Amino acid sequence: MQLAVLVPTYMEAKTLPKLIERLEEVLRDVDFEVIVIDDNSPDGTADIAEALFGKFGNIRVIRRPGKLGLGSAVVDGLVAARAKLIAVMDADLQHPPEVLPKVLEKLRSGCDVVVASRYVKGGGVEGLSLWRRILSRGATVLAHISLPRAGCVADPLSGYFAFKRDVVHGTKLNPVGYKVLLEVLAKGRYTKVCEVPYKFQRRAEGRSKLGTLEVLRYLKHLHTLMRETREYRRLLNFVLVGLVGIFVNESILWFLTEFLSLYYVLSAAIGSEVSILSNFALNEVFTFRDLKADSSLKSVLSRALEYNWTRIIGIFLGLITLYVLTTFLGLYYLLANLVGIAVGLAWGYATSIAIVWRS
Ligand SMILES: Nc1nc2c(ncn2[C@@H]2O[C@H](COP(=O)(O)OP(=O)(O)OP(=O)(O)O)[C@@H](O)[C@H]2O)c(=O)[nH]1
Ligand SMILES: [Mg+2]
Repeated sequence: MQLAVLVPTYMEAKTLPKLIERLEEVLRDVDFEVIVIDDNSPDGTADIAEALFGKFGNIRVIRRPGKLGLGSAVVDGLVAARAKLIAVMDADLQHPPEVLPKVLEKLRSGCDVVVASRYVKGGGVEGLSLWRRILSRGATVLAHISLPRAGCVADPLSGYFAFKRDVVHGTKLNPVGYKVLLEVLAKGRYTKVCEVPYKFQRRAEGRSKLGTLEVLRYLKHLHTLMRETREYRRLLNFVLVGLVGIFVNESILWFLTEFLSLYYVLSAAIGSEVSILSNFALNEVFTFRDLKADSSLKSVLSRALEYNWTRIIGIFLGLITLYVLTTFLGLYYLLANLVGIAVGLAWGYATSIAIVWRS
């Protein structure tokens, strides 16, 4: 057995037979099995899957007693799978099976994880409202920033992906999270991740379940993953480096003004620049050490330059926040400044990951 296709189902009686037929067609030359993990769907999805086994012979059904969630369904499927290559896809035909051969080809040519991606050239999303598109993009950006390892792909929230079994060998995938790919990217062992484009299809049957609860669940999942992969520690490092920067900044301002009698605004400008550079050096060595791909002088200099301009924009964003909150919303200026500093900090952290130390 080369490949196991894990298909979690809940109420997919109408689409599952079509999915299986198309899978059998496109994977004609592949030694594969489909593992359907069904949560006791009242519409009899599991029975239909078993009937399909009678027809094709390479379908297994795992029946679970009740709706236990998509994440744990995939994990249960993974435990049951015997193949070296694992693919995960939805049963509602939003993930076209015709993409799988390309995914498989990538796995065979050296990629450890292959993501069927909506957000690379040739990919896309069909029939989603503007609001859901915005939500999906926002969630993706948030994933990139909170879990820098997920930044190696454009679509880390895709539910359609495949990987070599060894990637997750010995790692504990948290079944609470329903974005299983995030778990794999954040915790797995891999060197090469690839993407193939696909067009997310309009939901043909049934209703979408996205709501406030799903959004909150997603945030909780990110939080858990950040804790498990020590990303909060990185954030703390970044803040500590920022504090050191304030100290450097003040010291230089004081020294240049008092001892070299420089005009204080000039001293402050020099102090700011030196503190930006010293912050860069500290972040390079401590905070983002694991992310930098290249430590040649040229790329260190280019990172320093990027850090510089993103910091300067950050300072402006802080000042604009201060001005707007004070002048237009009547907030006390010292309080408004704290909000401004927080905005600058968030910007600094986000751009450090998304631009400067982008993996
Ligand atoms: N076993 C199991 N499968 C589930 C569960 N929830 C969803 N699924 C399946 O997981 C896949 C993805 O679920 P969907 O509800 O389509 O999620 P989505 O594509 O993000 O959102 P919409 O299609 O817009 O609702 C489908 O094959 C579902 O049948 C669950 O609790 N248990
Ligand atoms: Mg769906």
